[in-house]
Amino acid sequence: MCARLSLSLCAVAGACVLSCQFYTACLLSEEDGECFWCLDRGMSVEVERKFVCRSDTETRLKELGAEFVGERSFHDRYFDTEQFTLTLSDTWLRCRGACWELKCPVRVREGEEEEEKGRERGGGGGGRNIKLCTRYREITELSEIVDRVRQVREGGRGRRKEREREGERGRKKEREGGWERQTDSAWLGEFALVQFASFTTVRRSYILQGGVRADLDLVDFGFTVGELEVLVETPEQIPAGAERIAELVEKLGESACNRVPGKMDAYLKQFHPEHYGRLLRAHKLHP
Ligand code: V4E
Repeated sequence: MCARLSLSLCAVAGACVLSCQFYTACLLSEEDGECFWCLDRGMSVEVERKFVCRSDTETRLKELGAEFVGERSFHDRYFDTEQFTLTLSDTWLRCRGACWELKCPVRVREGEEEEEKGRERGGGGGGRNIKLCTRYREITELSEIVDRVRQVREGGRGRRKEREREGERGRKKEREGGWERQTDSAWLGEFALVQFASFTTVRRSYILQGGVRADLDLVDFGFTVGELEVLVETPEQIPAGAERIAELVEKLGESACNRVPGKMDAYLKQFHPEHYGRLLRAHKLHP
């Protein structure tokens, strides 16, 4: 799904500028280790919004013309460092079944961000709808995942020498034949990543007009949630996608301005309150 990114890292006035192959403008802040990718032409981004899944949700979806596309079950394992380096950077590494996936936050270029702020100030719901949606890029190629994990790990505070040595060990490993050849525990160990969540989801999926996908998830720790998702290719498509999602949320009988917690919010709150609290305080999850 994602085009290949070539990254260069250079230190500029205490910040690292990540440049991608087609466009630039991502900042990896040395201070807080946070990083945002630019939204690039030709790289799709998931615009998503959770909603409360009720007993009549499937009936309502069908009334709205949704087509059932199937039910599947998958097991997710999520990984982070003991210091929560990835999740505190809003970066979510998981192994779904046997496939590695990394969900990274997306920030649009400076000019486009200003346009978004204008829409927020202008009212009419446009800005609010965008705020209620999350935007992530999902990376599925292991070498890109490892690159990205390294960037986030290296973005943490201090420890420059240690990070340089760690980066060199990783690059050596790649020269020896690539991460695909390593066992999972070898590359996870390289970055000191440990599993912090594990759960199984049964997902029923529907497709609505305009390519909106509705997923209804039932998780094995007793939690249900719905999610509406559109894939966008350009920053200009984000507001229309967010508004289409907001319309559907209302048609499903939900309040247009509610932020609904996802599976990870529920899981961490129940099983890892310390990790949950850190993410709340860092505004990476919301109460
Ligand atoms: C917690 C989180 C992420 C991990 C994956 O979360 P989620 O989208 O809930 O998983 P899932 O299974 O629906 O993924 P999909 O199959 O759609 O790829 S990724 C981003 N976050 C943070 C986050 C947030 N801050 N707010 C909301 C409403 N959702 C997620």
